[in-house]
Amino acid sequence: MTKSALITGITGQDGSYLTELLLEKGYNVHGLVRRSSTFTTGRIDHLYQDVHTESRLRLHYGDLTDGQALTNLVLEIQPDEIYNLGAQSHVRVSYDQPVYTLQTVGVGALNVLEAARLLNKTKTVRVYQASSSEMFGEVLETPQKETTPFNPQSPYACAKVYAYHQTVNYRRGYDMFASNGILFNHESERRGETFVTRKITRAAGRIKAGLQQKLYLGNLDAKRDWGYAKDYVEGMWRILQHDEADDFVLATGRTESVRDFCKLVFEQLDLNYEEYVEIDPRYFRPAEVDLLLGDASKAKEKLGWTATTDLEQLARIMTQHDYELAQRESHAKSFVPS
Ligand code: NDP
Ligand code: GDR
Repeated sequence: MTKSALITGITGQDGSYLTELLLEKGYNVHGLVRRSSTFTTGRIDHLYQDVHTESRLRLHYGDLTDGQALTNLVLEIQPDEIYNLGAQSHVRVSYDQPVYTLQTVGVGALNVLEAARLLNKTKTVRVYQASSSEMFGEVLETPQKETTPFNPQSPYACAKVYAYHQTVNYRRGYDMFASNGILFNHESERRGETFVTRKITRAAGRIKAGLQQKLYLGNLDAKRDWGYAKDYVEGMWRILQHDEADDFVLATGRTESVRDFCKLVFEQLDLNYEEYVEIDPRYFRPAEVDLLLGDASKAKEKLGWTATTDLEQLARIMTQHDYELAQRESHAKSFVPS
């Protein structure tokens, strides 16, 4: 039997890799897309076929904050699995837009769970909630694992804690298959350009190509457990294939500072980051999460999942991609039509 999945956040980094994975596995994939005045499907355009032809990928307009429309959609398409990846996912921005962040991240997750609860009356549906290592905030234990208490430090993290607990609550209260993946930072050449790793690889590539002089960053001492997004979407899928609903940390088990990542990337282009990086306090956060380091032993033991791409490989993939991108930008700039 062909399985079907609904992905919220399909146009984002993780949504695009998960779509590739599920299509490869033979799923019919439905994606929720926000209406915008410009196209937002750049990360999945290579997977999308003409809407008028038979396709295993279908996109639907919707918004996580519109619970009624979401319920209608879920009841109409009757997915076997729902991956709730949609979010205002930028921690710094969540300080500027705290209520909107809660609406998409917190109430949005509740809307997904409610829609799934209604469908679950007639058909079993499995729900994946994109929980985050940010929930550990000012950490109370290192490394962080499933039993580590949450201590959120931002509007984003508080909203994710709410969504986490509702997911557990629906699992217990309604006997639903609802699982949290508590994912540590995962990056890629498709990462949004305002997250720090991609901001660094984009800038380093542009500096090497002569398109940019400086890179302005905030706190260089924050430490993160960075993995590769492709590895992590495999973990999401495994979480929903497990024989029972449960919560799992996915992480690499290694932590490095923003400064270390800068050094690594600039060195790959034979540059010294100290000559280019400047600090701009606008990128500081009212409260910073200083250190995240995950322990993914439970996922290894129960799901057979481990991160397979190390930080050097990740930096190489992203740096190479972004240097090539900068070179194309540079050629485009120097092209003079005759
Ligand atoms: P992105 O920011 O790349 O993608 C977010 C997605 O959510 C986009 O498709 C965006 O659509 C969509 N979205 C935003 N607001 C709404 C809304 N109101 N209704 C419907 N869709 C909406 O995030 P990632 O792919 O990096 O992350 C996926 C999920 O995992 C997020 O929930 C994130 O918080 C969480 N997470 C991410 C981690 C990471 O390191 N990447 C780690 C742990 C958790 P649009 O394209 O229109 O903006
Ligand atoms: P994070 O990722 O907040 O961990 O959330 P981000 O890349 O934004 O920040 C990581 C660390 O880098 C520091 N930093 C900067 N960050 C940004 N964005 N821009 C800068 O210029 C800069 N300079 C230093 C930050 O202070 C921070 O310490 C990501 C998101 O994907 C969340 O959705 C997800 O839940 C978590 O990862 C796990």
